[in-house]
Amino acid sequence: MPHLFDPFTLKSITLRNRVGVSPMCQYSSDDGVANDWHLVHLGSRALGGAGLVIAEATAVAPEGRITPGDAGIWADKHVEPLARINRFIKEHGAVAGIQIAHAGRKASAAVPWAGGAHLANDAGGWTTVAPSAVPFGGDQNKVPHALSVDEIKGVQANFVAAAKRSLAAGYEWLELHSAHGYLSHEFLSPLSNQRTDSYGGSFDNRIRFILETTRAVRKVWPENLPFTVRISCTDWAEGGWDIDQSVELARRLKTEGIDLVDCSSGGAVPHAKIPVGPDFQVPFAERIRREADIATAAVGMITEPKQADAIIRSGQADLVLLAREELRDPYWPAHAAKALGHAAAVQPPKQYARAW
Ligand code: 536
Repeated sequence: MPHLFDPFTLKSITLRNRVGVSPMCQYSSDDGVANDWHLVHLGSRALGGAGLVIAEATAVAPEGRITPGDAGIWADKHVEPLARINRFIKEHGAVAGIQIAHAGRKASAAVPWAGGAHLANDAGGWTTVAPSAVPFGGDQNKVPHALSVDEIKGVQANFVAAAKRSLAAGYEWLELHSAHGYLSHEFLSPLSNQRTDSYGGSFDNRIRFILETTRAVRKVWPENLPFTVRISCTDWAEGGWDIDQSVELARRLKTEGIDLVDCSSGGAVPHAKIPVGPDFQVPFAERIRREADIATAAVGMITEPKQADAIIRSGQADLVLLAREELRDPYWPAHAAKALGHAAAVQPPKQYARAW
């Protein structure tokens, strides 16, 4: 079994190690456009030694943004600022990935540092869309517009256009966001999907949105580049989506050409009881890897070098994705390599060599 600092090859792409930076919303764009914040934020993490740097949930349509500050890729003007960042990431030895997303009924919210509640249409917000006209709840209580079948096709076309722009921007790793209670996950979960047409009800109907979207994106995303999906493996709520359904979905996604499943959880409903703790989502990555025979990424409360290394060495996942720990320490991969006795695996930028 490989260890944390062994390279990882998926299709034609080889990551220099098995540490990835998880996609993390920065809520710092104007009309979806990336700027110097994103260059410094993502660029620093490439310098720190991560093998993969995944850009935040990037909206495929303006109404698919969680907040007015979300990154976007719904227009051609978004491409060049992202391409600039990706040239920097690549120059420093990391692979640039992107998560393309639609927030569904959790869109139209204030940025977290302004409270995160839904914004009224006359206060900078907009009408949200979802599988069914069922609000999320709590302070995100807007009643979404239930998408018609034509409108569903429109959103899927938005994902296809976003994938083409992602390629034009130089990304070499694509992730579809189907987790955390956003649009695609809203189709999966019976708690948010109450449709009576071919997109709701049975398991086959609830997975139709993500399977069709995957199939459509597969046609425009190069066969030789990694194509991945993030799912919430369980809603942690009675009557919701669960790990058994996730395993079966992973098998179907593999058939559609998905190369890796990024295994998160939660986000569907506000009343979920989530047993947060070290490695709490790792068993999901392990089960999907074993039972669906597909590569997985483990994410969530992974903070320690030995912990991350053990996940890889034990074959629970092929890749670990760090989020908040990478915010606390962009040089986590360099520090972890040293701690694990693989110091040579992470080389400093030449400008920093004398301090290494
Ligand atoms: C963590 N978050 C994920 C976000 C933005 C808000 C915070 C995202 O995917 N864009 C989260 C984890 C699990 C469930 C809900 C939210």
